[in-house]
Amino acid sequence: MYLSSLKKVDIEIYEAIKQELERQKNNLELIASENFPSLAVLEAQGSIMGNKYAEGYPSKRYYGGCQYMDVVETIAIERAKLLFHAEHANVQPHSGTQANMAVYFAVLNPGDTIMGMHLSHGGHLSHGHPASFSGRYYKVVPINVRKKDQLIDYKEIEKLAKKYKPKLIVAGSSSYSRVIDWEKFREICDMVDAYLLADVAHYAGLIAAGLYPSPVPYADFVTFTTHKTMRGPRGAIILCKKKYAHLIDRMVFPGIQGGPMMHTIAAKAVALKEAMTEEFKLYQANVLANARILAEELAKRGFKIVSGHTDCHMFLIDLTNFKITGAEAQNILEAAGITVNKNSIPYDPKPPAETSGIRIGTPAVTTRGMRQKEMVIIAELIDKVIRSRGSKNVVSLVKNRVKALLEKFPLYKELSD
Ligand code: DSN
Repeated sequence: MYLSSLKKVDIEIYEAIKQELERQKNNLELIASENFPSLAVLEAQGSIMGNKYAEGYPSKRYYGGCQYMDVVETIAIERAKLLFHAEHANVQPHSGTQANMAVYFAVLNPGDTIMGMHLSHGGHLSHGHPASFSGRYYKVVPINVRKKDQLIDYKEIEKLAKKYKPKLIVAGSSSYSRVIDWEKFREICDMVDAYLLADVAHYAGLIAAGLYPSPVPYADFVTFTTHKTMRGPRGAIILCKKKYAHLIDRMVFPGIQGGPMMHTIAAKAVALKEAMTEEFKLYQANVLANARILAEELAKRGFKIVSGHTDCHMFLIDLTNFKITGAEAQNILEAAGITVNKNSIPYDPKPPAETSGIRIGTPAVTTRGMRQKEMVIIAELIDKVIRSRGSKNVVSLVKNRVKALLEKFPLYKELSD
């Protein structure tokens, strides 16, 4: 059994993985936070590097036999610093939330005040939502976007910061599709002597390619996940100024994590290497162009794009004029082979399980090779499904067209039995 294949040892898990592969191949993936990493990334992630305990950091480990762990982690750290022009990098966080937790725990005490974008205004759970540790440990002053144009209102943030004197401001978002003015956030933080944490989980790949402004020169801490636009393995990285390096490293381990996932760190290193190539820059330029075109095509068909348009890889659609909830739209689109996620919109009257919007992103379809022509088709298909409110005939027609489209852009053909 020890030397047998997964198929022989555990047919249930084997079948579930196989079916998931088929699902990924046969559906149009428009979830903004998902992507298809390269075979090299998958190979590193599935490697024997995960067998090793390597608590600590390169050349300061608590276990013997860490020489190759040191090689891999040092390469990952150096690549992250080089790619993002950062003074220090910690590549061990298991997730974006844990990266943010490490920053908070490094510089805040329970009960301190933080400011971060509210979940339905683009923020993330870990930016101070009451259901998250971040909302339970700290006093949170939520940042809302402006009602009239759904843009960040820097004057209002300045006013709130002066009134509540936060010790830290989190700038960054999971669904804000426009450029964030990091310099402005820095100025506000300086006025009230607050730390600035930029969470660029969504924008990191675009930043690496120079297509979205980098917060690195302005923020004390920058966190990002490696599996979204970065197209690497699931996990996260923290960048910071040298003066905080020790604080951050000590808080990631032993503060909040144990042994690093060395297979994932190896895969992060591979993804960072890929992100330094011209091919990656071109890929990101296409992600950006595709998102713009898809948003424009949907707008032409009567869909309301939150804040008007997109400056990145994603955007939110406000579905209220179609009289359909985000949850309903997600379900009928899924039935037609189009995967999106329901998403709250700013000032959403509906609860998060229902929502008035959906979020759409182009990283995954761009990885498959789709371009402008395909974005026009996708807009047409989304329009048909929503407008028909998921009529059986339309859903079945669209499902066939999705299948035909995807056949032209094969995914992971090298992966089979
Ligand atoms: N990963 C976030 C996203 O989908 O944007 C949620 O944690």
